[in-house]
Amino acid sequence: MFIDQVHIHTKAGDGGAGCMSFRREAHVPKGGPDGGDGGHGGDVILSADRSVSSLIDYRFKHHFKAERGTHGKGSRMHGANGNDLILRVPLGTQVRHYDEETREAGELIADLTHEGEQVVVAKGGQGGRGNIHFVTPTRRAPAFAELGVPAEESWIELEMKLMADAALVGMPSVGKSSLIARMSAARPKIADYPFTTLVPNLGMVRTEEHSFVVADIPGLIEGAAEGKGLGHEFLRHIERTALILHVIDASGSYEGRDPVEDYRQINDELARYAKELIERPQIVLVNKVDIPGTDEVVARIREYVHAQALRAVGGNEYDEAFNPPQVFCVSAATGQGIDALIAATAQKVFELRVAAQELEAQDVQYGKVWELKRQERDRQFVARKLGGGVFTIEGKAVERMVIQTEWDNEEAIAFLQHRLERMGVEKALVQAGARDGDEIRILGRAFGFQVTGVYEDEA
Ligand SMILES: Nc1nc2c(ncn2[C@@H]2O[C@H](COP(=O)(O)OP(=O)(O)OP(=O)(O)O)[C@@H](O)[C@H]2O)c(=O)[nH]1
Ligand SMILES: [Mg+2]
Repeated sequence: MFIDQVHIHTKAGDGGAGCMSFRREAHVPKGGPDGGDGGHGGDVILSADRSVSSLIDYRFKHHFKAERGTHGKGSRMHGANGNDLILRVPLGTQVRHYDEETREAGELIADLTHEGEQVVVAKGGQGGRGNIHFVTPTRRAPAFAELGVPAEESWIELEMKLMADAALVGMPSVGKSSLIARMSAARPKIADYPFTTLVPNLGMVRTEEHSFVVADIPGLIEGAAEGKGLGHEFLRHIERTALILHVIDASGSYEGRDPVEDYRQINDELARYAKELIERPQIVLVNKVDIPGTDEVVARIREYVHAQALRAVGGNEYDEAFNPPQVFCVSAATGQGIDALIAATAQKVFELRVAAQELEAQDVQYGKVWELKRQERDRQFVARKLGGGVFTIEGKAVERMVIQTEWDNEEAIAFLQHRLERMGVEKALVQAGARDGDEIRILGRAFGFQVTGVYEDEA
């Protein structure tokens, strides 16, 4: 079974509470504060791993939870941090928010395409700070500590997109499955009626120098880019394949078709689906050359492929960009031309890998991008006017601070207000039109608004 989409629920660990405590010594009536911090809750992290080949592990188990942090204690004792939970997923896994109720996938969280690439899907709650942190010259004995932050939890969708190095693409029945069987140990179903292949097959091809993965994509038909037949699904699978092995049936046997016309149509479909697909390097395979009388077709195809490449560079054969695809005559039936095809494909795949690595090396942020994006989403907040002098603030980081605050403790509330001001919340409120004495609501808690800074009023 080829499993490529699952939905799972992830929950990080809650943060432990900070401790409010004072030193007790025999001869000191009231010692200084000594409450330790709560431990941080563990994160749930997805990590791309080449040795994982499918999402099958997530098919039957849907709930994943990281460890919670324990509470801080007196004598400055920290609570223990909870362990992260690392979920290994195959290369080519896309991660999205998922709404359990509407069963709809939302925003893309990450696209894990490289070995070791990671993303936090549920952030563990921060441990609350103990009262030792809140000593100031005027507040020698802080009688409050922070609560731990509850963990994030959410449903996410994981979708694995095929990560083959090369994909066999062509009309139905041109021999794609027969070719993958010849090239690798894959044993797909082969029959002489169209659409025999319904899900992509993967095969590993080993050569002395390099190994590569080839995919047998179900037959494309005209109109595939518009979602006709099974086409759209399949085009989606080759979105990230670096090399296309474009298979043509030299005998034109399926519905008595013209092989050159087939070649043109498949390229049209690729271009219609996504412009990048047609710019992708191709190797052209003219298959079934064991059938007598195919020489004329081969000659026409060579001519057409050459002419197309020439047109792309404005007819100038000496243009540096002039790079017509290689054309191989093969027979999946007799094995003719298969060794040469494998060698050429391995070489091309290797070149493309080197080029991709060079691009990655230039990108210093690579590996951190998804985490940075997550942090950015986290810090965002919006100030909204509800009317009647009431405003709300919504945003993950802001809400977390509110959750961490002990509400029956005035000092803790004053501290929260100071933090909110530093984050720019006060400024945003002024800009939204808030005035002294208005009511501000965050997560159902209400504050009286008091402007302390000086801002340009944009309201
Ligand atoms: N004579 C000859 N027949 C071939 C060759 N390659 C494939 N065939 C036959 O062509 C028919 C279709 O082959 P498949 O490999 O199933 O073709 P496909 O492109 O995978 O077809 P779909 O999965 O339906 O898109 C089968 O009957 C094969 O035996 C070849 O090189 N020579
Ligand atoms: Mg097939």
